[in-house]
Amino acid sequence: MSMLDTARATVEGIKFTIIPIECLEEIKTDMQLLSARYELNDFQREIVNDRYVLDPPQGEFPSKSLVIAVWQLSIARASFHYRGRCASCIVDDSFTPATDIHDRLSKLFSAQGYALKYVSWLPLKRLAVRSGLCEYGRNNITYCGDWGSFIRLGAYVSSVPAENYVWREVKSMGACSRCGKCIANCPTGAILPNRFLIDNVKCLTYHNDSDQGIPDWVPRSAHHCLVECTRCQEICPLNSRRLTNLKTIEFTEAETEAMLSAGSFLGFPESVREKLWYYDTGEPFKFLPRNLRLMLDNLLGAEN
Ligand code: B12
Ligand code: SF4
Ligand code: SF4
Repeated sequence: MSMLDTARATVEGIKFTIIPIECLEEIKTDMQLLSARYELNDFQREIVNDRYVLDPPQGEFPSKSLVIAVWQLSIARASFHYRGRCASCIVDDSFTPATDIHDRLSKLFSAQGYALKYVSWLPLKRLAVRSGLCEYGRNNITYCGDWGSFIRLGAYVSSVPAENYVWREVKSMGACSRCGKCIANCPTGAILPNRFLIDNVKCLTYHNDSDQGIPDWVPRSAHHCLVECTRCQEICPLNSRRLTNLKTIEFTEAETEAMLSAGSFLGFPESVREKLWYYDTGEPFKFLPRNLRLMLDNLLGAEN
């Protein structure tokens, strides 16, 4: 039996499931029910109604299935030395293009005579959960067994027929029912105590990854990282394995000062750009120096 006939396979560190393309019809219904059940904000409505593409383009080959893939993020701790003290945060490679993963999967499928094409803008978490690959955490992101939530998801259309697949209702992790630590650790109150769907425009990630100003309502105590936000994942007991013995990347006082005075990632010294390869995508990421300043101000009281 080929690995493409099994409900779930792992190859070269990529786990994937194959489901019939018709499952997308049920995803459409899920989205309608979601819109009816929750009062979605403008950003959520835009994603659900305008950005998600639930009819992937047909053409180059007959699309018989969807392949949902998950792989681990590369994570490390970045430590910034500044004025005799040190502040640290988690960095990960979620900004880097996943072309290597796409290529490896394409080769695997083509070796068995099937086509595979990456598709963007599918509801990845829901597909990963319904296809049995992941489970939802109360923090609204998904977990893949002992890989925890520091993972990345991708979806592909393929000509391979789906056999022995799993297609289940959304499932949240049993551990969440007696925990709730992520709700308490969210620095902006984006994880709501009385509903599962988060308030995504309150999520620090939404503001940290933008060159627009950070709104005044975001508390100074929220700032703890260079990009995005890791608070609801760091506190989670189900991520403790991934966060043990993390590699630490040290930034000297001179490097930290140089980062603070740069206009963007592209203006960082070469030594810093090499160590922070996670953000070396050709994009300027102008928000990086700003976020470093806010993080140092908060964690070290650097302003004073
Ligand atoms: C827009 C977006 C964002 C927005 C909004 C996120 C949000 N949760 O609303 C912002 C910028 C804030 C963001 C933040 C983050 N994101 Co984001 N994001 C996306 C994107 C592009 C779309 C997701 C989305 O908003 N969907 C629309 C809303 C309406 O749906 P939803 O969030 O999926 O909500 C579902 C659940 O609430 C579920 N549900 C509803 N009711 C109930 C009830 C129960 C009981 C259950 C079990 C489920 C359930 O149904 C909803 C619809 O499927 C996806 C990629 C993609 N194409 O899917 C990545 C994606 C979800 N993000 C990802 C990541 C890693 C993050 C961050 C962790 C980044 C970071 N380090 O800060 C944070 C996490 C924030 C959080 N706690 O959710 C990963 C998730 C990986 C994982 N482990 O699951 C994805 C899949 C990207 C990827 N390719 O891997 N993100
Ligand atoms: S912190 Fe607790 S409630 Fe939140 S996702 Fe992890 S186990 Fe679930
Ligand atoms: S990523 Fe940060 S701000 Fe967003 S929900 Fe998680 S803890 Fe809250």
